[in-house]
Amino acid sequence: MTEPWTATVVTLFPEMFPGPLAHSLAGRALADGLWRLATVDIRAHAADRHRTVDDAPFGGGPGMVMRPDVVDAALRAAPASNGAARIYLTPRGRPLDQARVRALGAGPGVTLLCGRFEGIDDRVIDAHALEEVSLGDYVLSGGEPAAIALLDACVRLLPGVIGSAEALAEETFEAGLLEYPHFTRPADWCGRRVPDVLLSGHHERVRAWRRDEAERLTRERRPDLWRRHVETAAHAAPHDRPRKD
Ligand code: 9WO
Repeated sequence: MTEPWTATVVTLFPEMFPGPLAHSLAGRALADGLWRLATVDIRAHAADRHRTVDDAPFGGGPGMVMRPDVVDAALRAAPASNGAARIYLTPRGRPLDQARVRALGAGPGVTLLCGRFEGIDDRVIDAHALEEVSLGDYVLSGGEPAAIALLDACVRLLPGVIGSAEALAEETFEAGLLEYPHFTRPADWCGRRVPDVLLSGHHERVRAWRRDEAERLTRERRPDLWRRHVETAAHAAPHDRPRKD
């Protein structure tokens, strides 16, 4: 029996976990043993009786930095990662994308280090060869919300967590396009009607409309994704190529 996908979160706030991950699909999967979650309380590895985890930054400046000896001891207390990615959540990390999420979900699991204060001593990142990952160009109060988001993105892809139909929805994004608009009943809501094509029952026209909408939205909102999509499709068979306009 292979071990379930395992997430270990190294944090000053273990009580934040599983948090939202205890609910809905992730929570059911956790309860069913489809994945495992462990936490390591960084403060439990503080050396002094005051359980100090931070200190003033060398070179001066605002705030405090998490001590390397304490964070190192907490990381060493994390179960052996047996090939699992070891990630530090930070704004200066490599932006997380669905390709990386899929790769993480396909592995044995992840060990996630969550920083607080102004960050952790950089020597720990080097000593543990941590992969720095960002969920966006903004600064949170700590790495924990980013860790929860990353775990949600990975867990939903694990076998048995979501139905195959929903998993196919991933294909849209996997093609590098944004999601097309969704509609459900009532067909007329406050005078706002659902596009007629979606009521036509013509599956090929619905498919084409959804593809066109995904391409339109991607062109309008994410020119970076659109450029990559066009370049990728340029190597695909001619009939797969997206319209140029
Ligand atoms: C703090 C900070 C402040 C200004 C500019 C850049 C900065 N980076 C950090 C930082 O990495 N802080 C550490 C982790 C410790 C303090 C809280 N942390 C954090 C992680 N804030 N925001 C994130 C984060 C992680 C992943 N994706 C986006 C934001």
